[in-house]
Amino acid sequence: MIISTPRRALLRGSLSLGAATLLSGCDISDSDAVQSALHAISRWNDRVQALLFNQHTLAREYAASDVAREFRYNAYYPAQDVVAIDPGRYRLGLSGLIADKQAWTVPQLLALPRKMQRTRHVCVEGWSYVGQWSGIPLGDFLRHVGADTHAKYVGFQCADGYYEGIDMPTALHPQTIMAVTAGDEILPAKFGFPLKIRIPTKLGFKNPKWVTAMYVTNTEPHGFWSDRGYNWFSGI
Ligand SMILES: Nc1nc2c(c(=O)[nH]1)N[C@H]1C(S)=C(S)[C@@H](COP(=O)(O)O)O[C@H]1N2
Ligand SMILES: [Mo]
Repeated sequence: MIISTPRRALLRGSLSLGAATLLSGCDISDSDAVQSALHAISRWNDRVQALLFNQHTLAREYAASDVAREFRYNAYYPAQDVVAIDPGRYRLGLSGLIADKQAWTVPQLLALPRKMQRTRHVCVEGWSYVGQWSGIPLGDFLRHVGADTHAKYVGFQCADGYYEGIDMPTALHPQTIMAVTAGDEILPAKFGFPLKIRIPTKLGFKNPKWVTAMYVTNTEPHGFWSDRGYNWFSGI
């Protein structure tokens, strides 16, 4: 019953795909009808993934010997263009459905209790590595600052203009952490100093680095790559 609306959306999508094929012969890839059909299918995919997501199913954790010696850098620009964040001036801003919106400094973030994970980071470009990160579980932090954990989403903004958002079940998942270390050290500049949201149940692009603001909302937050055609939920 719950699946009936998305299924209708999929059928609508298939019909427009067929109509587009008739109209334009074989070259259908650019047509608006195909784009909107594919978009409808991707939205349907989001909803099914959200339904299937189990907050208690854990991503695989690895042994210390599996951790890559060098983590792989990625962003929408090369590593030499990374702008190091000045720890003295940095603040993590909080907004939206959060009771205590006081901003957080680097020393305050580093003083929070940490949970360590060795998990696989998977990028849509077709590569992955096992990394080790530690930081406070995002759910613990959200409860600590009095966030409305019955709201639907948590959004993030980053120092480089990147932005992302996740649904609340993912935010409260025990392996979703506010990572402040990578390997055995404080997060290096290129891996997100001072804060990377590490989400092993999501593709790499849904793991924002250099996070400067977090907000809790009932409106689905935009994501840098989902605004450019990638699937919003992007679970792995
Ligand atoms: N702020 C910000 N976060 C980002 C990105 C980015 O361009 N800017 N790229 C994403 C992508 S596509 C990947 S694969 C991972 C790479 O993280 P890593 O460099 O720590 O391996 O960061 C993600 N988070
Ligand atoms: Mo990525």
